[in-house]
Amino acid sequence: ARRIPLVCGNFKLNGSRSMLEGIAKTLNGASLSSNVQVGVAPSAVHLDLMRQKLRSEVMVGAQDCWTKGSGAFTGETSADMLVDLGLEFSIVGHSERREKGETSAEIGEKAAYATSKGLMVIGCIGEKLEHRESGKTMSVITEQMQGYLAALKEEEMWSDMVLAYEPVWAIGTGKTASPEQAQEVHGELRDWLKTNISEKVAAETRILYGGSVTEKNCDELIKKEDIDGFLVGGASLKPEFVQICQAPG
Ligand code: G2H
Repeated sequence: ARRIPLVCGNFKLNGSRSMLEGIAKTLNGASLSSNVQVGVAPSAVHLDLMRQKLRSEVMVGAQDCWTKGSGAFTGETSADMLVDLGLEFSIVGHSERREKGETSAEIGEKAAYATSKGLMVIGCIGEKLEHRESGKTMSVITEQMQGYLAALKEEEMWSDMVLAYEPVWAIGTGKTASPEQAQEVHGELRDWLKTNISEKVAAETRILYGGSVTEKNCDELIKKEDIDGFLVGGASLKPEFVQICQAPG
């Protein structure tokens, strides 16, 4: 079966109640294809508001979640709490969090715990410019994938897993990876899934592209065989996000 495209907005640390209510209004009024899944990930303090304001077809998820259930973990958000709010997913392993010292092993545990609670997980991976320029792109990405592989031990655990390839040099910089550069990594990632997990997981796992996606470059990117949608930062806060959601149509 063909993989269902997914377009997800990552609001990062942006927005106010009134701004987010405006975004919800735009998305609620937009014509979105039922053949494309759409989601948004606002800051943790806005999750409940967005779930209440958005129509149910648009998924709401967190930008990160904890490795375990609720408990004495000051400042964290648990997958249990996300489920309790009626949310659908969580992002984990964004480069802006890896930069603060999160390890691939810890990120893998977050993914495993959240999927065990029934959430879809968007697990991010991506190389820095220095890695790309020294030919280390795939070795960095496979090291990051080892974290997911170690934690998601059974093949079935991958059924709620989505990957997002976000080259760090393309994030928020206006420098998008070319469709060819993105496809090359997506294709190699799919081969890696086949070798290290199974043919089924390789065929079924959606791999999103993220990094300066806009309404201008999304149409070319989505044409590529192994690009199954987008993780959109800056542009997800603008009305043009709707056009990006319609790109896979
Ligand atoms: C990459 C992306 C969304 P932007 O971080 O996760 O952000 O589209 O602003 O580059």
